[in-house]
Amino acid sequence: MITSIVAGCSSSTNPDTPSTTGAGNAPPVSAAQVDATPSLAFTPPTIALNVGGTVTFAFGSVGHNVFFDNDPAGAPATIDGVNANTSVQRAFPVAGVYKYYCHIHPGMSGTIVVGGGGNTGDDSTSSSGYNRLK
Ligand SMILES: [Cu+2]
Repeated sequence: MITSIVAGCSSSTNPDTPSTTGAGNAPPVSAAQVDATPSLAFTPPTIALNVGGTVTFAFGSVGHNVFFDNDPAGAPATIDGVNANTSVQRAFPVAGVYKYYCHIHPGMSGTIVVGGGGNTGDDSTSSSGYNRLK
């Protein structure tokens, strides 16, 4: 069980770092989990994902859904209905910033940043999207 790597207190300020996004301190990963919690939140609220990565939406005891409003190109399929006590995976093959919303609970939303948000693929190898860190 990966319960909590909570992005609560971060030592956030590094204004001159040429880092990828403002999405948080974590480097992009190829697989991540978002918990849709009974307290009506997606946790963590922001995920940095490699292109082609997969997110598992883990629904708890309270039902939620996931809609990619504005339906940007490359967005995965909606997770419709009322989902509780289940997990649904979605892949993100296209770089971009995807905001998603629970249509049951106004204000419940999250963001998935795929590909670092501005990565023009210098000479990184294509497959896994791992850029070497520093
Ligand atoms: Cu909800």
